[in-house]
Amino acid sequence: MTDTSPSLATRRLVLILGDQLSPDLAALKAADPGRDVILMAEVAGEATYVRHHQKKIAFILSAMRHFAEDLRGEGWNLRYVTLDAPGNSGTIPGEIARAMAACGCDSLLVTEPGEYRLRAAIRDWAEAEGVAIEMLEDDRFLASHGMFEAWAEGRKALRMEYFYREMRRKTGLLMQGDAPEGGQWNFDQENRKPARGDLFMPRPLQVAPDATTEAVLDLVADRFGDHFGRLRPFWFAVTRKDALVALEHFATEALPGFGDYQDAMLEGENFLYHSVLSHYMNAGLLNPLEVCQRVERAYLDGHTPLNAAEGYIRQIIGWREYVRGIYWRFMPGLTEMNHLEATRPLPEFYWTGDTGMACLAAAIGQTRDEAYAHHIQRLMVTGNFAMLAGVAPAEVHEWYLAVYADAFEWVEAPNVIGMSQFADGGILGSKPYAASGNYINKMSDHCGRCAFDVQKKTGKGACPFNPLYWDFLVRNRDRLGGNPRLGQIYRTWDRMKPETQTAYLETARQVLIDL
Ligand code: FAD
Ligand code: DLZ
Repeated sequence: MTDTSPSLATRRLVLILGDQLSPDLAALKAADPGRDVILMAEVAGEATYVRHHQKKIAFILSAMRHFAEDLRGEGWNLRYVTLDAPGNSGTIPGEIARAMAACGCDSLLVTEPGEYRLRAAIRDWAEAEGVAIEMLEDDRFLASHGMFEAWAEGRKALRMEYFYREMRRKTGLLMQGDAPEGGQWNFDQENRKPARGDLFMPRPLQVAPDATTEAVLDLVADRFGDHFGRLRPFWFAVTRKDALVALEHFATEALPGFGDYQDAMLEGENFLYHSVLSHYMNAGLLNPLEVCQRVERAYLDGHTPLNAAEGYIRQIIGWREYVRGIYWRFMPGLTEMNHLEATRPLPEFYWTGDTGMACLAAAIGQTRDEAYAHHIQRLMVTGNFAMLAGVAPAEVHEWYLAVYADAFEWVEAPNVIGMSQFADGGILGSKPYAASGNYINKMSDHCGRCAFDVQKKTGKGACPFNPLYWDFLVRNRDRLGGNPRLGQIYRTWDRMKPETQTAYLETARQVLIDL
């Protein structure tokens, strides 16, 4: 996308943001190394517009510094502003303004920012200052804005599965001509197994911090030490080279088990067979297509079963691309949606992990320690609980955006507002992902260690997910009662004895008071 092409530009300022750390970034490909100046700026505003987890800030800043080193090595003319540099304005537009003046640039070249907020701030600044700006489409995504819009236009329902099939055809991944490998598009029915503890469970690659990272860790401790999350031990890769090693490690160690145990949760096992690559892809250290190609190769080499390879590739060319399309289609507005009119404040234990509910304590505890939780923890534990309890979606959204190393609004907001809170009224999913304690018991070993009894449905000591589940459905009957996928569940409620119904609602009321 080009806003205005600068005619006869003499010197352009090329902005590279903290999640644009890719050697093949559109703005870099379009820049002229002999003439243009690159700007990378560490600014407090990006760490505090929500109070990001300390590990996330350290990851981005250290990855920025390493990327800047690479660019310098390649001979680019680079202006790098550190967080503690004198005169640092604290905002991206502020640093663009300072750099344009200092470097004698007369126009701005930028790859489209991933968040609506920052795209608007840069455009507004350029317009107010009368600066010409070229904003290029971010071609690290496999579906362009145009492709997604063409797919979405005129459809009654924007279901991921159909989008995914188009993406399989477009990329050719796991395709035999026009047909999907193995004769099916989706092998999810094989992917719902609970996991068992295993001494040989793979772990994601851990990288020891180098001197650059150590300096960033000290800086983050000093400036953002009061933010949520444990800063150390810090083991994320911060260079493309190490992120590629992490990809290789995943493909050989964990990928074969990814499909089978994708939905499982185990006490003390923070990563199971997940890749823990999302923050690398979202920051630009890994390209999503190269990740999928590596996974496809593992299948073709006979190293990994089809249900794992297909399941994994679907998460990236399907879900990841699809939620980004949804984000831009429904912004601004998506982050304000509140279809169920939920208003409760976020419970304090989301910031402390201090709750007797073992599944929530585990998910929040590892979020604090690692800035990571896997999909089912995000969706069916912290997300499910917030939705059942009627927490305001804007508060849930802010929490998720702050606490995960991979959280950028383009991917976080559709997942939270849409998939997990149903605050979009069904744009993303055809029904809310609501579940009682039974689901968590089936997919995890948390319930055996919980202060609450998952088998107990009502009264003191009952698993709070049980009464909250029914309370949620009853509370929202006006909005959800007509949903054909919930008809059977509402009929079950209607068949219950009045005293059972009262016990559920009374227990839920007590749980909500105790929150
Ligand atoms: P794996 O389980 O190994 O999956 C492989 C990859 O598929 C991920 O790395 C990711 O790039 C992609 N992926 C999987 N599911 C999704 C999805 N639903 N949407 C987009 N990409 C997906 N993902 C983020 O990257 N950032 C977020 O801020 C984020 N917030 C979420 C909030 C909620 C409430 C939910 C339910 C999901 C969220 N996700 C988010 C999606 C998903 O949970 C994470 O991508 C995943 O847990 C990251 O861990 P992983 O790399 O080990 O993923
Ligand atoms: C997340 C983040 C943080 C913590 N800090 C910076 C920063 O100092 N400088 C920068 O350019 N980018 C940072 N980022 C990433 C931005 O928040 C991200 O580019 C926008 O949210 C757009 O996706």
